[in-house]
Amino acid sequence: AFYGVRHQIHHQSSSIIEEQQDPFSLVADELLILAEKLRSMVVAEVPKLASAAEYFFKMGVEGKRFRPTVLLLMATALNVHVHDPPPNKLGNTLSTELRTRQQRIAEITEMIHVASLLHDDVLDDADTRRGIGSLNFVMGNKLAVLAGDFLLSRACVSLASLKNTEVVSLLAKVVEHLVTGETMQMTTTSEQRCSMEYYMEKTYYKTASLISNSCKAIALLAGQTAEVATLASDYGKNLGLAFQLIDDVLDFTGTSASLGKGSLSDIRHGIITAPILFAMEEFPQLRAVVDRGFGNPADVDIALEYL
Ligand code: GRG
Repeated sequence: AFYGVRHQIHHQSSSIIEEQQDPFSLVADELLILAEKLRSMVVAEVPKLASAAEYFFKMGVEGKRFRPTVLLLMATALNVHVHDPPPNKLGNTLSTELRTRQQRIAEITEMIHVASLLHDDVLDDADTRRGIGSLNFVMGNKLAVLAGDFLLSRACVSLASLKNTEVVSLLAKVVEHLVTGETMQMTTTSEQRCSMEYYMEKTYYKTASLISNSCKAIALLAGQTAEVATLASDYGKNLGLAFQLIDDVLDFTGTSASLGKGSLSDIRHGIITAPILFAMEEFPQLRAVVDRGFGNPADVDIALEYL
């Protein structure tokens, strides 16, 4: 993200980073602070809700934190123009205040993401997530749905406190996109299931929109021009699409240990992802198997032979 945005906005190279430096190490300390902040933001009064809401914010089951990492790197890339006048009465400089607001975008994004995972696992009746029992498996569907709603509410309150209506509507719209993508995935016709165009549209809604719009929010908070905000958004969109494509490949090539959940879950649910779509281009005879819907496990084995 860091190199990509810097490249896209043609910003003059500065000495902030060395080309060879691992960009993730730049935000490692900030991710630890973010983890603490998230834990404090998801505290609930009712004990059952509290244990459900904090479930995926505990140490060791925090996931990759891909989205916050990208967003913090994006902030570093886009804040280079901010030059600090002397600190205000509280000792805060303009750049630390800006960074705090951008960290909040990273927190909100992660909370929306986790809320969507909780609901997704209910919809898919999944039993494993991040290497442990999914919340619905451990505490039941009802609490998993309520915990997701609770996280969304906390994310909304935090978002509103930024007092930036453009940013609020960007991220509020993302929730609609997540729901749209999931619905598109659940309600396909046979033609749509086999269409790469449909797959890319669904993938934008389901995965890329959150990354795209949160990247745009980072740019807007940095006071960047509409043109740069669009570049940040495009960058996030392409990164999100690439991320989902790789995620779909890993569902075929990964193991339970590397994925933190069972492999082949998409195809077993009859969800047709990019690897199958590409294989179908080469082997049109696969279409007949796909149309049977993978209700029969033997069809999964047949499909795997074409990949
Ligand atoms: C309640 C916000 C909300 C949405 C409801 C269920 C639903 C609508 C949307 C599901 C969207 C979804 C789960 C998309 C998949 C995105 C994806 C690639 C998830 C995996 O992300 P990783 O690998 O997970 O970053 P970790 O565990 O590392 O955080």
